[in-house]
Amino acid sequence: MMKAGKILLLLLCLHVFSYAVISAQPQTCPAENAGECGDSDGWEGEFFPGIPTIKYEGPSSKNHLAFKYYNAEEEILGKKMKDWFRFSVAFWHTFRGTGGDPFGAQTKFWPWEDGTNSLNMAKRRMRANFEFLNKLGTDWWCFHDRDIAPDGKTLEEANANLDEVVALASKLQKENNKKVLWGTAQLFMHPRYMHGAATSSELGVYAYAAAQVKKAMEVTHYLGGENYVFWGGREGYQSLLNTDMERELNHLARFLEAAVAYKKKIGFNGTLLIEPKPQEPTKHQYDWDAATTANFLRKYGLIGDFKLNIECNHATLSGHSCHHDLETARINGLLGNIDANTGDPQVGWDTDQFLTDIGEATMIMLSVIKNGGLAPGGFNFDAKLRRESTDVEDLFIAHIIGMDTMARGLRNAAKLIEDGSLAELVRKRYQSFDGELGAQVEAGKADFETLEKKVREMGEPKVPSAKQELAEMIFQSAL
Ligand code: XUL
Ligand code: CO
Repeated sequence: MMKAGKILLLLLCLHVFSYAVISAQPQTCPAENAGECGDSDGWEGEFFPGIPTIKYEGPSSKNHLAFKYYNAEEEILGKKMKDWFRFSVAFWHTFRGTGGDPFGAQTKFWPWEDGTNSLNMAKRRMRANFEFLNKLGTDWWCFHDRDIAPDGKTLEEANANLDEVVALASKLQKENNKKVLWGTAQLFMHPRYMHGAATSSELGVYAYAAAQVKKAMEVTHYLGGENYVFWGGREGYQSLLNTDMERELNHLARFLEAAVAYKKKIGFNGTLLIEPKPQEPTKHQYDWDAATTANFLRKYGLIGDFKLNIECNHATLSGHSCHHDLETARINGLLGNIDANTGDPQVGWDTDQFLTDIGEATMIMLSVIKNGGLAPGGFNFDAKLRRESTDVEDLFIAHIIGMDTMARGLRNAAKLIEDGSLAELVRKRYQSFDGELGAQVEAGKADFETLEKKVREMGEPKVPSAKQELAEMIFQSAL
């Protein structure tokens, strides 16, 4: 019996392995679109026929292609909703996501794709991006260099490809009145980056990464981008036994210093953002979470030159809530942008789902409001459709539910702030510090002898309730 079981398991493994090999084959032109295939940037008519411009219809609407809570022009706490959020579409998930995973092949075959990674296909895709932004009613988009243009055999070839697509993007931005929220360099896909980019053990790779970031900063600046992101895709380690962590971190700091210098040299006034993530693809990424990254920035004297891009699914991977990492960033003066997504409580990896939890959205917005908003940052939907969601309209539905969820979060957070009882509960909790001695403590003027004297005078302190359930009751009343 045991033997037969083992053989069955082996056969199963072989099956999965052969499937993985098949799925690694390049994508081909889907048969039903054969007429559209070929190396051309041309495309007749709309990319999203049948999808209207998405409008606000209010909470009673049953139209899945309408906003129920996000009303761009409506003012909440003195600011238009669109200005609280500055919603951005992530080019990589929306236009380069294939639905492939380590066990299975591509599931998404968008009609405008010809199955190639050609320059002409990149241009056609860019035009689809602007129609998508227009129909969704978002002003912003984000990109990696290699999402929007094909790589090249040499740096020169890759840069020339990028320049061609960026020239088209610039023209389309002007025609459609759209803007780049942030740009970044993809320093993790190419095999040269297998040991890292700025933290690679190879000097040539460090130099290549610098050249790639230099170009990505230039094109972000050229496109009027308001921020530039560093996500250390492979800046971490798989084993400490073969890693000089101190040297790698020193290299990373030097790399970021050089980026700050180059930003000044080209007159780029956007914010530089670091995006923490604890693991995946490496087992331990150096920018683990907001606190670790803040400590790194302080150690190397970079704290004034960077802010953080907090991604909710990254925060939960590091064992925090999104709210925790937002608050950590905020109280350190580092909250710059949010990569709005969420994970799955049963899954231990970066599932990059659209956030649909209204409670979580409300907590996020409490932080954002306390921060006075995020500008020049915003909310970038670093989120993808599930592998099984394969209709073009799913791209819209996903963004609509993501935007509506955040809008509900904003409305609820505003209710809580206007009501004031949650803030009052917190104020009361610390009121023992509002007197003379508390002021002395908070000003750093109460030494141990003074405090000991007070204990002798006051005796055993009366310790009140924390009122957590009441806080939860108040919070829930706003949802
Ligand atoms: C990866 C991730 C990236 C960054 C940009 O987890 O979040 O898409 O946002 O490189
Ligand atoms: Co991200």
